[in-house]
Amino acid sequence: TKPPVRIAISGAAGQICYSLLFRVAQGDVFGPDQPVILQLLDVPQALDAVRGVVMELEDCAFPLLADVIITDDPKVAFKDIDAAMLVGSRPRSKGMERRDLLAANAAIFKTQGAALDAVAKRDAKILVVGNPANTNAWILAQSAPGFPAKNITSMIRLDHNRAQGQLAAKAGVGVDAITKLVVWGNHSPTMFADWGNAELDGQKLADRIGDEAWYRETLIPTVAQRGTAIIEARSASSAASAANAAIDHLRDWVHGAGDNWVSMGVVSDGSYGIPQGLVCGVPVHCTSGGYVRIEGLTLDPFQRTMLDRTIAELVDEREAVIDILK
Ligand code: NAX
Repeated sequence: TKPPVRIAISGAAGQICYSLLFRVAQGDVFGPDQPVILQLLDVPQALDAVRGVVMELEDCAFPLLADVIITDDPKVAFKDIDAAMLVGSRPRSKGMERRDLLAANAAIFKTQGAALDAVAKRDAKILVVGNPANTNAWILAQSAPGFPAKNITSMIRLDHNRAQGQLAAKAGVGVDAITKLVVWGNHSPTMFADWGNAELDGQKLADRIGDEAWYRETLIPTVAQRGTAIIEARSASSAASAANAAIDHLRDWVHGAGDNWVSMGVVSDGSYGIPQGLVCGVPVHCTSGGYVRIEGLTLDPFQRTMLDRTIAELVDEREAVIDILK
């Protein structure tokens, strides 16, 4: 058998992890023949709850689960990791301003960035899920100068999967039939679900659906507001679908995703007018163990406007937290 891989997962006592941990332990990210060690991180007051979840993991008797570490110290959690899913973050409490929320999370990801830099393997694949995910990933990268920035990513895959599901339903096809969909930008209501390059059976999806007004006035806002709709219906935020998207993101990055494109928040190289260094959702092609940006797409005025709007929000968020780095 293969030696186990080590994956750190933060926010282990939370609701996303209540789905995520079991799927990682089952082999959904690294594959059915790859043992895993879970290195679980949460805050001190949540560790009892983490222990309870770990009892349940034990009770699943997962053959691939080689070991579980429980800690409140990022340096223990990130030691020698091959991958991390950073789900834990500070939620907005009653009356908390957006700026204070950004600052509280920036402080968390600054500490975690330093720990990552100190103890993680240089080729570890990092996925930030905890919100504000893009800006948290930006802080993490800034705080880990010795760690390759290209290995720090944020999750926009839930938005991508949401758009894929809605478009497939509209076209009356299975989700796999739709390719080259992109969700650009911030994981927030400014995200831009872009069907400009999307294809269905090798034809332009836009031509096949043939309803530009539906796309602009229904699809884009439905995807952007899906999280809110789920909270209203369930009285709790999306958890199983968020865990599933995190699994998809990391599994594709580890194993590749064939010819298809997926959307990932990655550190910008300046292309598409996205300021260098900003962590922004873009289309990528996952090769086995890596990803390559899809370059050279031409954006029409509508696409440009939508992308600029979400970039502007990311720039604002960066401005709000930049002082934390000093
Ligand atoms: P929960 O509030 O259920 O769980 C969060 C967990 O994080 C708690 O156990 C908490 O103790 C822990 N935590 C807080 N600070 C921590 C720290 N400094 N180190 C380690 N752990 C810490 O939230 P849940 O529903 O699981 O959601 C987790 C995060 O995912 C939230 O920030 C949420 O907004 C975000 N989401 C991001 C999505 C994305 O697409 N990027 C989609 C789903 C989700 O909304």
